[in-house]
Amino acid sequence: HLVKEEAMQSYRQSYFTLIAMNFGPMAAMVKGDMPWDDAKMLALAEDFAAVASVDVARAFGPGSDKGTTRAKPEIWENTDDFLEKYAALQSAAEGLLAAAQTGDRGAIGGAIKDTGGACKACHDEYKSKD
Ligand code: ASC
Repeated sequence: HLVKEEAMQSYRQSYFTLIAMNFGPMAAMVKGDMPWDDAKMLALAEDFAAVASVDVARAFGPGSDKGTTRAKPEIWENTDDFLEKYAALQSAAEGLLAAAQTGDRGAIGGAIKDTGGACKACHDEYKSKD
């Protein structure tokens, strides 16, 4: 079970598990590592946008920095910059959803690229490699 001070760390990590859970199969379809399925793409894009729309600040509140994690302390120091980078991910998620709603594979591929770029921009600065 989780002791009290670990509960918010678990919340934070679970948030990003849900983000990655939805992004993974979409990226795999775009890369051709998984058969393309329009309905699946749309459902994943909807869920991804829904998760990304949850205010990420809720995952970085008191207690969320406990324990050994790859989240760098700079997240809690450069909060404004961190939230700005997250807002870019939210915009990318909206763009991806819009693309998935059209079913245009080229547009979806471009939106996946933008979204992956937004993930990476934040990881470069705020997630340690190991
Ligand atoms: C993923 C994943 C990430 C991002 C990133 C995109 O599937 O787990 O952290 O994509 O690699 O650049």
